[in-house]
Amino acid sequence: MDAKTPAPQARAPETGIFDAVVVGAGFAGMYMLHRLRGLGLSARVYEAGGGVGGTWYWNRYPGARCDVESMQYSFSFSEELDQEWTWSEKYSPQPEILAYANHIADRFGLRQDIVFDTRVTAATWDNRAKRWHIETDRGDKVSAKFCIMAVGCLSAPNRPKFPGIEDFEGPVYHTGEWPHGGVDFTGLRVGVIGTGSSAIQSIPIIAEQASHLTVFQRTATWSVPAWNETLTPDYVKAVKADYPALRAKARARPTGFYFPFNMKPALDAGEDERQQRYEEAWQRGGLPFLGAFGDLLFEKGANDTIASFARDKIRSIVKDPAIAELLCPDNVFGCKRLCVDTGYYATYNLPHVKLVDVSKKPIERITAGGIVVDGVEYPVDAIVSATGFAAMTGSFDKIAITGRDGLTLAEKWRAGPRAYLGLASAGFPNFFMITGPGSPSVLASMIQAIEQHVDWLADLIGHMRDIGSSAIEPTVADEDAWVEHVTEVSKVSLRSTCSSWYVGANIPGRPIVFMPYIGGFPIYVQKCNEVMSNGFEGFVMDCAAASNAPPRVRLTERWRVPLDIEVISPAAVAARRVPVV
Ligand code: N01
Repeated sequence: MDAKTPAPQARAPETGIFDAVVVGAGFAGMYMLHRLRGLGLSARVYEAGGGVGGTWYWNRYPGARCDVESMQYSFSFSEELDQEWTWSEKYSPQPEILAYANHIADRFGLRQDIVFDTRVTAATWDNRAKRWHIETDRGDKVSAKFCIMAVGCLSAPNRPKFPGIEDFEGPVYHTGEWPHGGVDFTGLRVGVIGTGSSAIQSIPIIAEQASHLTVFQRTATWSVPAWNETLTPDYVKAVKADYPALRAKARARPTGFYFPFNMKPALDAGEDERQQRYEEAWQRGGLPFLGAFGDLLFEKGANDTIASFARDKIRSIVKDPAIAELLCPDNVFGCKRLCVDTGYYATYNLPHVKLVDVSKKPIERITAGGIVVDGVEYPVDAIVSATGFAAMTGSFDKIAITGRDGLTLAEKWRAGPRAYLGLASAGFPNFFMITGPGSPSVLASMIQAIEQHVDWLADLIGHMRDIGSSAIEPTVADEDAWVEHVTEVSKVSLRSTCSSWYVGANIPGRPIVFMPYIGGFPIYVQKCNEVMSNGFEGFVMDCAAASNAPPRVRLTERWRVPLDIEVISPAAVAARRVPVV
């Protein structure tokens, strides 16, 4: 912890009885709390960090910013909020997103129900009392009818056990747990391990400070320029003049955010048209680059054309041909999460920046003052571990979650996560997940995905209260069918073909399962809406008196948008053309 990272305040452990305990005070936990309060329920939120913001609280590395345009990377549930908050850049920097998270906490008066610097360690279902008993690392012991996991998809840092790391005499920083006071690398020799999104954003800025920067690359990464810019007041005004229309268009998109998309298959276009489209899309930049044609993530031949275009771009930027070749990925374009950068490739033209290939000969060991690869020691004063996360399930693994029959969630998920709609898991009554495995989550705009889940869960919880239900959980059969569907749909996409964190392959020993739902956000929403309209089909509810009362749809209604059939019709799905970036 650096001097500016606030130390946790001493406090006495608490006991208490709540309607709900929410784990995590990122955007998901905060919005869940807001909706629980709207239902008149009592809730306690436990947050491991010292403040709200989740991902944006922890990931303070230089250059951290979102890769969904700011005007869409925000809550849509309050028009007043949309109008009063103003983003300054096309892609918001981390401090501004964290300021927005704090604004949400203050504006909706959420802090009084959030306990910070507290990690939930155990949650145990008491089937007689129909309640969860929850324990924390600060000695709290509380109980709640509902236990809601808002733990994020990328919040359990992956720290590979490099031999000798404990002997290193300098600091080792993980991008996902960056010191609050920032780090000044001026005059230092820095080693960055990894070349994913976090590395790609931070490397150009670290290079500006460091005397020498050595990047250790295991897999070359595809990256597209962000062309980030300051938002003009006129642009902001124009969006705000009809924000609901933009929100509605976004909800109808497979990604949950809106950008121009060309449905034409790349292989139906001639070479000149393809080059022109790719050039235009490159000049627009960001994730929408993948919207240049409709089949890029479905047909290998089509993907080869965009990959070839992007390789030529790398070769045109990086002056040393050998380095350029090392930076050219040989896997499917966009198979791993596409990166969005500012000046990443050009950084390798700087004389003090070196790229070391560790794809065939991995990092051998770390010494007191360096990193050794293939017998060569690269001297470094500080190490930046941009090595990613135990994605999707890593934060669940850290909590001993015990369900109805004494089975733990970790045991149940040993061969891969099993959840109905990514929202609930059989054997774990009244236990809900926000953006859990099997939901679109990381393949959609996260804040939209969070809002849809929370609204749906709030309607479910409201319905349980209306009919006096004490417990709900999905059936094993419906859960199995959903898990199978998630796997089937993933096979349609080229994304299932590489060893990414989407499938858990970035960490040795994890089961290889495609975890997010890749069928598109609107199709997923439609399924959730059907489940609700059909009286929570696929769930079993305990209820003192049988009730056939149909669920009152309070919040879910706004998610019932017509599908953008230009982009995502059943025919498009059948034709394997579900564009998801
Ligand atoms: O992590 P990553 P991240 N030896 O897993 C390498 C979101 N995000 O923190 O590819 C050597 O992508 C690993 O190599 P390989 C976004 O969704 C968003 O960068 O496994 N190298 C890889 O290069 C993103 O996808 C934003 O072969 C090792 C790197 O470390 C996700 O978070 C910004 C290694 C890890 O890359 C995660 O991104 C930042 C080892 N033993 C993050 N182990 C934006 O919104 C791992 N690596 C823009």
